Amino acid sequence: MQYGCRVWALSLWITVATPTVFATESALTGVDAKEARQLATRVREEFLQAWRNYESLAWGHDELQPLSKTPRDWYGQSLLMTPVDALDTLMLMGLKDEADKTRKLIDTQLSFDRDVYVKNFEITIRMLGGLLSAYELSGDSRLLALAQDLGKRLLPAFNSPTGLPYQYVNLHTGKVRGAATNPAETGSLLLEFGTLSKLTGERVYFDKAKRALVETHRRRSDIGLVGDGIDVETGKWISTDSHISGGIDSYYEYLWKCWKLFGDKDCLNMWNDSIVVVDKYLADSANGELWYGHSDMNTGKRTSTQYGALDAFFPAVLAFAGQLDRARRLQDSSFKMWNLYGVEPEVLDYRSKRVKDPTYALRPEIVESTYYLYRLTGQPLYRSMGRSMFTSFVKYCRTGNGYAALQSVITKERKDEMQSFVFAETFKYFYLLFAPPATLAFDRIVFNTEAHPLRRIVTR
Ligand code: DMJ
Repeated sequence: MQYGCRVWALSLWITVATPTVFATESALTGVDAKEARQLATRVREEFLQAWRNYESLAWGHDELQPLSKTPRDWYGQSLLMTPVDALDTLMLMGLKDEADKTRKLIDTQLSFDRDVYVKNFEITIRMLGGLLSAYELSGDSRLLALAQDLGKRLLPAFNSPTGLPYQYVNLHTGKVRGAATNPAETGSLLLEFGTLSKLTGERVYFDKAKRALVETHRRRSDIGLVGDGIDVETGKWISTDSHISGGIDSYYEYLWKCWKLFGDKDCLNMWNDSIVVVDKYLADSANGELWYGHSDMNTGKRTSTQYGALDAFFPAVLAFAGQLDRARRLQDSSFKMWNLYGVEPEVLDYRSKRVKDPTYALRPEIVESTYYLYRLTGQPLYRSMGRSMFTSFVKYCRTGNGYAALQSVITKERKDEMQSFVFAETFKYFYLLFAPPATLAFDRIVFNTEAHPLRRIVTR
């Protein structure tokens, strides 16, 4: 594949014909083509409102806190997290001036030579993923150079006795910390590290991240499940709680997506092993609804009936992997969860319908699944669902200075937080749901878990 310099207008991406299985504008009834275009414009305007506030109140910092109107830097000094995470969304929305300004900031100000311990997983999905995707969209070689520098500085994280990465690595010294981690953090690195190998020709990144994924899978229980806590030095599980929620979620996502992105058969085999047992032990039905709860990884015994905002990514993965019926049913349940209070809670007991954690962190997962289902089924229902969610998203989370998380979806009390994934994911998936399908050649890319599209090597 040729990765020569291209203008940032995504020429190669948007000329690819959309396969007939995907939605066409004329197939819509619930939201017609005209309304979809209007909705895409509204999403773009709302994105810009949040972006302008970030620009005026926190430019150059990791995040804007929208209620106090103050910047926040994760590690006491900025790694430009919001600019890096948002850049490909700016490009996809056609916001050329804003994208150019942001790219210039990154090109001239970003340095990873910092004496700070960063979280390998978060920096990989947000920063490495963001830089690689923006490089593929723009052809700006400085972005690839930054990604390569970052990749090198993250590599020491994998120097454990098991090959499972430590949670934290110091970007300057290469020292590591945090032996206690989880499958999401050990197993959701290969899309980014593998793409870095593909673009630089240096195998080491792919090999280290693949080994971490394989070592995670290898430690599954006799019945085939993984827990949500593991020690990278001993390789022993420190928590046997098994689910598809935070701490495990993107591990499953990457098994399937690494097959799709790289055509890696080991990943396909690991996915095939896993999805059968996930469906067997974690799927649950309550009042005729499909949910995925928690079970013990060794016995498969149900331990809790909770599901939440993070779990709502799973319909997207099920649909992408061809399980459309399950995907549809689970999405219906997620949408019920959303509608209980007009915005989804972080955690819900799906049997009693009692909220166990009432916060809403402006998470994207339910929107992501709505977008996948729309693209893969073509059913207008999903654009209607998206319209309804976007309306309440604006109603409850918009402030005069950007979007604010909710302390409680019940009282709608706000929280002083707007994480970078709001720009990378939440607005991007809303936009792509309503924008013409040709905005992004869905069949030619794979999104990392932070919604950064990476170009596929193989398409099948
Ligand atoms: C994002 O950083 C990623 O989507 C991750 O996989 C899960 N958490 C947030 C969004 O909710």
